[in-house]
Amino acid sequence: MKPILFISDLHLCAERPEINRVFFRFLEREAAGAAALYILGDLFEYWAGDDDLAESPHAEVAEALRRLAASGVPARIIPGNRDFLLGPRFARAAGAEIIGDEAVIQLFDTPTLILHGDQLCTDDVQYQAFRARVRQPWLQKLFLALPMGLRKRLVGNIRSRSQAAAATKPPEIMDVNQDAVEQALREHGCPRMIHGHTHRPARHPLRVDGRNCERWVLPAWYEGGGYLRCDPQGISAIALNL
Ligand code: LP5
Ligand code: MN
Repeated sequence: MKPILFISDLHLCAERPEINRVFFRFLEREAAGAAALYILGDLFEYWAGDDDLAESPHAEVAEALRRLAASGVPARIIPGNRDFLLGPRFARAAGAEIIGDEAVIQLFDTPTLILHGDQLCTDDVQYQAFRARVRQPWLQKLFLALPMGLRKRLVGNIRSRSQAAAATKPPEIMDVNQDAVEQALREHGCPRMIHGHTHRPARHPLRVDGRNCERWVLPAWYEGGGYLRCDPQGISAIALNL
């Protein structure tokens, strides 16, 4: 049975061409033999709108995903906190499906909750307030109506403010909140979740309402990339040589 693969936090951009190459090689080798590829957010360093598709490496990434889909391996994307503006034009160009902020998928025998993970970082109150703001449809519409140059300047401004804020935050508030994790598993009736965002790859066993559960965290690619491979025997974390 073909495996199902999970990746997140690649942060692809023109400034790190070596990671883009690792991604293209990953699609040609590892992903080519998969039943499906799930991308759990932050595929791109940031996404300022689908009209930025022509910018390198965006077009090449869409084209590589489209080739993968044409070979019979569908890609399904959950947007991250950096690329939540990925929209239907990108999805069409990539032959991919954007499946929303969270989803429960049947992973062989185990219902599994998949998400980017930023929504579980509830101790980061400042970030959650920022998130609620930029997820408002009217604000996104307004933003997308601005000229691309201005949008990129705004993104640059948000990124430097975010970096300055993150530098002063205690590291533990930038991790998931345990109650939020348990609540999400309980609400969706899942014994397993897979997410990214925190860049703290691990498998965390936990108990929810007396039931054994597990939380898998994906690695970021600019700190030593990798992916999760799931088959009927279970999940394994596999490192990629960058
Ligand atoms: O991504 P990472 O891990 O470095 O940091 C995140 C949180 N930061 C962000 C911001 C992104 O990194 C960059 C933004 C890309 C935006 C793309 C499109 C923008 C479109 C706007 C559409 C309306 O998500 C960081 C967390 C960290 O994860 C760990 O969880 O701490 O959060 C912050 O640092 C946020 C700060 O606490 C507050 C930021 C203040 C910025 C205020 C600008 C408001 C303008 C809004 C209107 C456009
Ligand atoms: Mn993220």
